[in-house]
Amino acid sequence: MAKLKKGFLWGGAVAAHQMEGGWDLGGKGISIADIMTAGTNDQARQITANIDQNHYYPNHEAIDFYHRYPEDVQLFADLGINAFRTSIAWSRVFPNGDEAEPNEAGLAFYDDLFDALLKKGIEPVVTLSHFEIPYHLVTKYGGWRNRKLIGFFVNFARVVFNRYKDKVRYWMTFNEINNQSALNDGSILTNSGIITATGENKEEAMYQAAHYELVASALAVQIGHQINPNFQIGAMIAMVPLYPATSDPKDVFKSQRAMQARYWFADVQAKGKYPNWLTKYQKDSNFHLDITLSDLDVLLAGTVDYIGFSYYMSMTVKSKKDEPINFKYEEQKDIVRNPTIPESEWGWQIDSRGLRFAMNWLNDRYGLPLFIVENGLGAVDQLDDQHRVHDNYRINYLKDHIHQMEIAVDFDGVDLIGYTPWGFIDLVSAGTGQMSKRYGMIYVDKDDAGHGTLKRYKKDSYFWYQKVIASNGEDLSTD
Ligand code: P53
Repeated sequence: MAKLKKGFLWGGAVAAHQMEGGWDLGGKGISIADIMTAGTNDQARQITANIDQNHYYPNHEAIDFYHRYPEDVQLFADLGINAFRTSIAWSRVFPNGDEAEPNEAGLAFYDDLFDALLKKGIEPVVTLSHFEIPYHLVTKYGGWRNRKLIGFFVNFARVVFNRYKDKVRYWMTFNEINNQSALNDGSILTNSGIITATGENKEEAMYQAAHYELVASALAVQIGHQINPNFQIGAMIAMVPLYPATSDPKDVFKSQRAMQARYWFADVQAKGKYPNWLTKYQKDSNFHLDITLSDLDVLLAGTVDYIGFSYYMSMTVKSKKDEPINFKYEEQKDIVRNPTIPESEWGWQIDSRGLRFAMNWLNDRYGLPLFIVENGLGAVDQLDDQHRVHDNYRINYLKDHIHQMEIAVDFDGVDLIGYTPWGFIDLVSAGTGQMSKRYGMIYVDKDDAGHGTLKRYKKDSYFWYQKVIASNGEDLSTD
């Protein structure tokens, strides 16, 4: 008996700003991704106030998918995928974000792309906002800390839902909406377009921005269902299980609080309500949050159809000595290394069994279908003189994760829509802006400084995944 249902979506995932390039073509406006320089694991990407000729901006050209997609779609079709997750660059459709009318050239680009995919039997799976809001919304309105953003986003959502209602069925509203709970400047900027001022309470700004995003998401769900009742509109969260370092009840509670702090976003999207602990916490913290009664009605009326999530790693937390009862979970300080599992070259702890844990946890908590919309290993690859990449480390990573995914479906009865591994064509890293942090099964010849032919080559993992898809996940062998 097959482990996965017929029609299971086997795909690949990318995001507009990390691969399209064409940052100023077809009337596109500047997005926040366009003012971010390249960094490394130790050196954060910088944000420049304007586009400064003295800096290199890796997202401006990215892998030039904007021009090369016909050739790339053919490579995807040969791989055998039946789903392609991408995002719509908001600033292609609304260059400044606050216009009344959309930019036709931007809309036409996605029509052509979706048509090219559908012609090959590949279903587009679309994220509305993936780390790239129009920069004008940052400079003029302060990003998502401004309630006006709800209206701009809803307008954008309505336009693209209407335009692509017969081409796209699976949607997600905000990519990894919960990433900003880590409260570092990079994540608050990429999620919410917020550049925090000195002295500003980051936590309060994050809760306000997240609230407006959740209201906007709930409105988009309602509008989408009116436009096409067959739409499946999901949440999208970064799923990183947070394990207790030991069985000490203090560590166990810390892990529970950490999970609450990371996943309350999905609680609101799936159940339509803030969890009690958070309402109490926000009140006790004396945050001045603009959360109205009618917002709460909107949240309840716009719950999602499925839980989309990324899964790369797990993390482990440990309590501190004499921690107060009302301690705050602070990801950067509370994480410890888990000695039982390895880590990637970028320090992400590789944990395939954690995927089974994550799927069971999400299934218990929300009772909704799940969709693994990102998973993969960022690694340095070597292109040899035959233009091959022997990426057995990546094959092993994917094999172990797909195996655990199949156990969760086959043994634990989890309802799973599909699996779209991240960056299955090499692209610009969101976290570091590097090309050398590669996830792909398709190699793209370009380096961290922007040099290279941009030619595409199939890695060993491409041929392996091709076989996995052809057997609907039965054949994971690596010989
Ligand atoms: P990069 C942090 C932790 C988990 C997932 O990430 C994350 C991040 C943000 O860096 O982001 C997701 O490129 C995101 C993608 C991103 C991918 O994971 O930093 O949805 O846009 O590229 C991998 O290695």
